[in-house]
Amino acid sequence: MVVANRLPLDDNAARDGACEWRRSPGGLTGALHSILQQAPATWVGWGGGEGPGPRLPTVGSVRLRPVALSSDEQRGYYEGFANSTLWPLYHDAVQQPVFQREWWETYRAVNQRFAEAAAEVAGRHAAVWVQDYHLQLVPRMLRELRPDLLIGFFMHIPFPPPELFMQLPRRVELLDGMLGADLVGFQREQAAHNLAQLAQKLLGAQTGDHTVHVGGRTVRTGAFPVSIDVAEMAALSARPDVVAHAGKLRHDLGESKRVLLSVDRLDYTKGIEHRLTAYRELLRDGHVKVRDTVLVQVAVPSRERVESYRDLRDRIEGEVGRINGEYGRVGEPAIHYLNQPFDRAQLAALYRTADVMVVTPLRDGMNLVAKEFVAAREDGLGALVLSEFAGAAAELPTAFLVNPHDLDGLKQTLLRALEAEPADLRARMSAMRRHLAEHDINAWARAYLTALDQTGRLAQRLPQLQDPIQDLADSDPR
Ligand code: ADQ
Repeated sequence: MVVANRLPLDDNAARDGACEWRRSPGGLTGALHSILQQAPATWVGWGGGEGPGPRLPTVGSVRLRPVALSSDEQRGYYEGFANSTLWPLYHDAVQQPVFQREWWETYRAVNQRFAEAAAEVAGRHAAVWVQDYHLQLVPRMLRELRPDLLIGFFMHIPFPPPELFMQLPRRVELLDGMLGADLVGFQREQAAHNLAQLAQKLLGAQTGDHTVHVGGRTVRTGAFPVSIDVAEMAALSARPDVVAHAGKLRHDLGESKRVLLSVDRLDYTKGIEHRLTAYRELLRDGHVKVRDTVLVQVAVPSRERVESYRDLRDRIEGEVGRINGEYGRVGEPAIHYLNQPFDRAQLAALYRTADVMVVTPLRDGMNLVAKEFVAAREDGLGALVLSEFAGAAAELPTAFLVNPHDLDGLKQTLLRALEAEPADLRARMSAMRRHLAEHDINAWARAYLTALDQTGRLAQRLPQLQDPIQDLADSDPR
């Protein structure tokens, strides 16, 4: 069973009854989509919208168990505590976290509702995999309701060091909530270390090698870097219609132009403003000219009911307008700005078209866009400029790594990537593709589930099956 904030379901599709898997622009749904789409599992989550919503059918082999949220609850739990308190704090407080007491009450009540929904439908001794910062209290609540369950928790975003976490008014409850799980997984080792330090400090826990002993139980921890469906992206980018679309994009952008591409959820952690400043200065200094270089910035709308996201969008659009106004020419903008969702084939075509992919978040749990770009480049070319502060940097050291806060460093790195020799690019890309081939989404699920299931029931089946998805599927009514 998966318990996540959102059901992997398209809002509109749900309303007229024709449900399809939703490939939302968020990374979490994308990551789990590949694993569960053929597995008889249950997914507990909010279906979007207000109130109880329609009765939902089974999608593929996944049963959906919706959790209803009122609009007040969406404000307090989702927009408030999850996305205005925890999200900024966990991302190095790159934006000031907001602490509002009433949000906490709603967050707790909604977490309790998710835990009750999971407890109600989980089979005996089922494995329940709880996802992300929205539901940090669920593991403890679920354990109290159903001590028979095997409970996993995975944090998709960074987990901060004690100096930041200690700011949280409800730090003890939040920490204790996650430690209700049997296994707490993170993207990076440092996060597991931060958890151990906090458990010692706040709960008086004993900690060992990837273990936290607290309240008479042992909780295991570890790093499980999430990945993408590499084969799917590779196949997509090789499809004739995608190749043709990439050719058309290249033609429309200018055959001889160097194309820089960025694809982000419109979020202040993604470093879009820093990137635009660097690009403006490259234009101003004459290092980059509109007649031979163009930036394509895709920024898909996100969390638009949160004020800081609306403000960010206004600032970014103002800056794009200024840069185009100052440096663009008739029929030749400096930046193509696209504030729209794209389907997977369109994204694959964009990745194929880029000479330089610019992924420069200020802090990011992993960043799947970087991995999608690498998987899409079967031609072995294209440069990846990647922030040191993305989890992906630990796995892709042959990218052009950069500190996005260092404006001069960012400008120099963009120029290095633009001017790199094809042989250098091929060597870098080949190393990244080798790594990804062995570390795809199935490897992630396999690693996590093997670690979760210490009884060996899940793990025993793993080597016998071709597809790790089936390992989860075949075990009991999980
Ligand atoms: P996100 O912050 O949402 O994920 P990311 O990992 O980059 O960030 O995933 C974004 C996903 O959205 C990618 O799969 C991308 O293709 C897709 N996307 C972006 N723009 C799009 C557009 N215009 N149209 C359609 N799709 C678009 C969180 C964490 C990350 C972590 C993931 C998974 O913040 O650090 O990598 O979860 O764990």
